[in-house]
Amino acid sequence: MPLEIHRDTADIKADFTIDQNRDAYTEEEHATWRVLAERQVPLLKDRVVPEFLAHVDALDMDGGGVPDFRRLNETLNAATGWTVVAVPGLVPDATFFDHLANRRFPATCFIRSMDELDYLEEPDVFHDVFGHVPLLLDPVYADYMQEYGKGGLKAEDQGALERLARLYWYTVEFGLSRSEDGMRIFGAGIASSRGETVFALDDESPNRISFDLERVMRTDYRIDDFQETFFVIDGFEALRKATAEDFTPIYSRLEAESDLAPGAVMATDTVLHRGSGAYHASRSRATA
Ligand code: HBI
Ligand code: FE
Repeated sequence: MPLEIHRDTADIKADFTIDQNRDAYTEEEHATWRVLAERQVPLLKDRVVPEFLAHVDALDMDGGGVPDFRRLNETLNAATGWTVVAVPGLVPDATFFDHLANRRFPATCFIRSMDELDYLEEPDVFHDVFGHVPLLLDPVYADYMQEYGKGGLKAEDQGALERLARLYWYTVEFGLSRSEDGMRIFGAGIASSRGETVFALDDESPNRISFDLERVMRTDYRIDDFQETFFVIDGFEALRKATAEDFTPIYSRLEAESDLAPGAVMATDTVLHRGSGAYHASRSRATA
């Protein structure tokens, strides 16, 4: 049983942070981390953007069990000024954005149990730290995440949080990127999941469409299953450029546009792979 100490809200501070309590992890919890990391690293080898695994190495994330946030922060803070802070679970949107805007990444510290390695109701430390933290060593990605936090605080005031959440979902969580190495994963929701790693890149079923900011902001997403559509950036610099402008006029413009279903393909899309849709079709037959 996971120690409740890692999701304990008794000692929670005003910014929702807690102490990681690294000494309280059991041997089994460290072993769970190692099993997950030892599965993902070889699977990601030719599937994730090349800097990701270099950063996993630099942060010494694979061999030693659940990482010590203080040790991660020595490397991370020196490289890009980011720190990882421990939180007990999902935190309120405004708190989440405020942390990002100040280059603090809120990470949960509890870990899933060994008999539910592929089942996650909410993000745990493997998703948050293995999935999200490596790319915070990349200077351009590091800036993008901070800008997202600042944009979140603004979007809340403008009633446009859903638009911005879609951008986060389809980039930070489920983004793909294209370079000379071909199509690669960079989203944390993919990189921390064995099933989604293979599905996102190798499966015929999902659409893979070139990233377009307004298109993404119109598109609903699935939180309960693999994605029907992945959006593909041309590297982090291109993503930063595409998201550099003030979103205020975009939010107003989008009010006249309808939302798009997760699997929709538009005539205006640059389609890199037209998905067969087979996976979700068989799922809906099964539940009909
Ligand atoms: N809290 N700990 C944590 N992790 C998240 O990814 C997170 C959160 N709170 C809000 C949130 N994400 C999202 O709703 C925003 O990106 C919109
Ligand atoms: Fe996440």
